[in-house]
Amino acid sequence: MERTFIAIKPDGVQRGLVGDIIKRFETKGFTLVGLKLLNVSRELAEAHYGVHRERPFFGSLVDFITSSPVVAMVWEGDGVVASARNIIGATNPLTAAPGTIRGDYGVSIGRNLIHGSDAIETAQTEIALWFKPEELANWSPTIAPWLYE
Ligand code: FUP
Repeated sequence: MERTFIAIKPDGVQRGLVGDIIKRFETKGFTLVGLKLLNVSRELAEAHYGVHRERPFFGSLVDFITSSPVVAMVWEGDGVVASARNIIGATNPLTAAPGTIRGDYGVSIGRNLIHGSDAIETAQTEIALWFKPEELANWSPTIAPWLYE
């Protein structure tokens, strides 16, 4: 089954939004298979945001993500990569639709609360970067027949 990597960034943790954010993915019907709170090393931050290395905001992005703890997660479900992006909303919280996490909780692109993998392949790379295989739980919720036909 499809998996995606989700991270609640330092602003989401500091603002006490961890529970609210997790609840959105849980109530949607996705399955949590990995979860940890960690201080992100510069090495991990630079690897995670490697595609943005040449962008002007790269330094501040790495400074920010390493500034305070992050909640890293792996969620599983049919179509979870694209659906999680919809739940998260557009990159800039000011233009993110109401009802999305960024649309409901944020006002600034540099404080947009949450990261979600942008494609299935990216998700696989990011999950491998952030989690050891033994940190992921393989399980099927007993409510699965009430979520999937
Ligand atoms: P997203 O996929 O929506 O998380 O956005 P991107 O991968 O394009 O950007 C990663 C992070 O870089 C964003 F979450 C915020 C930051 N960013 C800026 O600070 N300024 C920009 O102009 C674009 C992105």
